[in-house]
Amino acid sequence: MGKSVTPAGFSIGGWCGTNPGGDPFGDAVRNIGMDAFLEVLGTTAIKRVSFHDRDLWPDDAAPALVTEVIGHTKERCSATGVEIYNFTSNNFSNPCFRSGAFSSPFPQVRAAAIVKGCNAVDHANEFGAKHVIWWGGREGSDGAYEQDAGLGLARYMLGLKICVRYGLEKGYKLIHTVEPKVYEPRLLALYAGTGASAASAIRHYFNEPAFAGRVLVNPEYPQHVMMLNLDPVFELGQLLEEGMLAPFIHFGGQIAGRMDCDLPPGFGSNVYTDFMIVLTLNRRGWRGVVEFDCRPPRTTTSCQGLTGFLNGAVGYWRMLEDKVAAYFADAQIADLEGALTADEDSTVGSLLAASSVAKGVGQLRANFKGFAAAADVNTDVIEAYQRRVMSIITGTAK
Ligand code: GLO
Ligand code: MG
Repeated sequence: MGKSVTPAGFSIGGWCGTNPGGDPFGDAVRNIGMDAFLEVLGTTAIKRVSFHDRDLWPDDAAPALVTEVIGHTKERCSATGVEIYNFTSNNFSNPCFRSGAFSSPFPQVRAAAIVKGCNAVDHANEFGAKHVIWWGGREGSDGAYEQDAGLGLARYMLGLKICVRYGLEKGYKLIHTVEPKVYEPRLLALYAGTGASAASAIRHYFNEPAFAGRVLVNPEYPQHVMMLNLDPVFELGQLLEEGMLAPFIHFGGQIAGRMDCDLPPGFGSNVYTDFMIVLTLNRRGWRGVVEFDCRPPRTTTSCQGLTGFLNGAVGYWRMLEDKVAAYFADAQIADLEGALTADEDSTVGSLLAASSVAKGVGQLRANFKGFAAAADVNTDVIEAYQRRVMSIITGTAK
């Protein structure tokens, strides 16, 4: 496991920069177009950008218009020094997707989602993007459970698989990522269990060798997990351990227990948890990209404000990286970690490798000193660890 910090590269959704800042109760508060956003982006440390098809052209745009916009967008990105990183099909905003997209109960809608998805795969390739994100915004139900939930999942995975196969057949080098979200805009989203259930579905439906490493999970931390008071650090650990984490994550700010806030990174969040996300990634030697998927608050309306938001997002992640570097360099942490990562008892360590587990367990039983002896272990180290981590985060470590 690595003990150094690799500074992350950054990306951001184009849709974040052009978000007009309205809400269901209030009008748009700003009007920053894509070109203006790219201009601002070029002045920051965020050197990658991602798009939905719909961020750039209407869903029913004529092919000539699409070609023109692709040319223009590529030109603007190269002029401002920004790489096109991800491309994605918006399979949720069009009114035809009000009952879902790949998983809609209606075959005409499922077909529309597949056509749009395959178009996006072509465009991702044309843009030279690295990944196609699949966020099933409207997959799920608003409470009627109008179709069998397992069937809904199977339909979702079938649509996705057709799009992935389509790209493979065309020889594109794209990686596909599923972005889970526990709820909203649907009240009962298809992946009720976040990244873990998405990973499980991918393993089940994409188990042929041709798909190995081609379909991964891109989580959005902390928003999509903490919006239902779940925990991103454990999910992240599982995705890394199982090799299911995409080469990038989405990141932003979230008040726990609220609907998707997409606040500036750090705002509303639990800094201890955010720190643990960065620590976990660096401990594992992850070399991915942090893609901001959040937006300026409604009260920020100018390009100057947007610049502050973008620099603030980078600054927050860099601050966390600095804290993780301080953690790696801290002698007290090294001692505490030592106490928390003691080697496996040699009998336990070899139990599964032995020809007979029963024989090994028998030996373990024979050597067992009783539960009171196990309770004697000094667990105070856990609080000491937490206190030391907090002092590093708050800059009060002595
Ligand atoms: C919404 C999602 C959304 C996706 C985007 C990429 O909550 O985070 O922004 O990330 O559509 O597919
Ligand atoms: Mg996202």
